[in-house]
Amino acid sequence: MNGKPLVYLDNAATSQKPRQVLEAMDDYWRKHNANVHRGIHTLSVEATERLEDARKKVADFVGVKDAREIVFVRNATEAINLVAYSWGRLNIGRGDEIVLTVAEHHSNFVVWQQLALENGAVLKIVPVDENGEIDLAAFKKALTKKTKLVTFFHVSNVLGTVNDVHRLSGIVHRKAPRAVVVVDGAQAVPHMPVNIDSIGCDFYVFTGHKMLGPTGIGVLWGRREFLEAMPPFLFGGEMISKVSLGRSSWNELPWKFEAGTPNIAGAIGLGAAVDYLTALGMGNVRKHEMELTEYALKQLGKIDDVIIYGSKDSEKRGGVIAFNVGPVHAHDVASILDSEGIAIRSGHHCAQPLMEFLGIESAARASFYIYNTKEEVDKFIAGIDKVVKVFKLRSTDYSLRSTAVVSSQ
Ligand code: 7TS
Repeated sequence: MNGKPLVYLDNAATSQKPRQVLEAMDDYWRKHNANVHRGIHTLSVEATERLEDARKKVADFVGVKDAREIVFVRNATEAINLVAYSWGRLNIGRGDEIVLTVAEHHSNFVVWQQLALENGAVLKIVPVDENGEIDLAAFKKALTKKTKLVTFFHVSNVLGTVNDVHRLSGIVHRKAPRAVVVVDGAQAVPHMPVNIDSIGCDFYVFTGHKMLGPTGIGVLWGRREFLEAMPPFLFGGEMISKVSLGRSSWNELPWKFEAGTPNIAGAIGLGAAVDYLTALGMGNVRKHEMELTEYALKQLGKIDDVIIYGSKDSEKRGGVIAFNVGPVHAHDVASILDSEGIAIRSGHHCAQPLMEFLGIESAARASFYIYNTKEEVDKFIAGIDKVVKVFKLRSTDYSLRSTAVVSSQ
């Protein structure tokens, strides 16, 4: 990249894909391509088996016993929209409360904001503390008899915070028994062992392309009784049981929510990604990323001009480090690193409410995955040193040195 070996540190945006994933998809396209769930012919049966086999793999991977609770969608965003449309629109009305955190990705913010605007519900936004963790006192205070839905990220795509989602779900169910809990696991499932069954939430979403899989395939998990009761999200082929001139009835789970021809190759690719991660062991994936994160935090911390957002404790964060270099715009930081072949993200990270809360316009972000190495972290640090030199920064010129996020009011 730009004459240098690529150092890819934009994994929170999307991961690279292993050969095994590409080959599984290629094999499907070349040898087993047919439409699913509708053909009697052998090729169609083969395609259907491969799709449903991928669903079982995904269910096992996240500790879900009943694969019918795994709905394939396009991405985490679509999964959240599905819950808002099918569950939210019917169950959340005027004066009802939706509780979420200020650190949600736009996918888990705008959807609920929009629902609240349409249905007259109240959006309650919980702050995070100086370590990027949900302000528990504010969280508990926000839960009332009117709370209908509570949602939070499992791992923050900016601060890296790992939420204790089991504890948070328990608090919700005790304090607001009528509320459902939706967990955004887009940054968790790719990076650490996740057992949805043990969390105690009602819906959990994640996305294939951040976990070595292809784009265009994501997952909604929902408790069976909720999914059974919810109306379809989209209507058309595949999702029906019987169509007559007057009315129609719906297919069983999960196909009730999978209208039209699904992303068959995408699901198969995700199944192969799950095999790959399972072989590595998710505990090992987490350990590797924690080591890289700890090392990077230590090295970055030595550069006076660097402001790191979120916790300094790698146990409490995923492999995501958002930072700024003194007053330098994050896009300039990213451009200089790019000229060294290092890919990071810069900007608002689809978390503008959080940026506003932190009092910043933008941040640079390095995010790690299985293939990153300590040597790459060294190159990244050398890149930051170059930024400091290019901009001739002297930390004494300004008072930006801080390692904490702005605390809640
Ligand atoms: N939730 C979180 C926590 C995310 O980080 C993302 C994507 C999404 C939801 C949406 O995932 P999608 O597959 O539906 O797009 N996050 C990022 C990011 O941090 N940089 O680019 C995409």
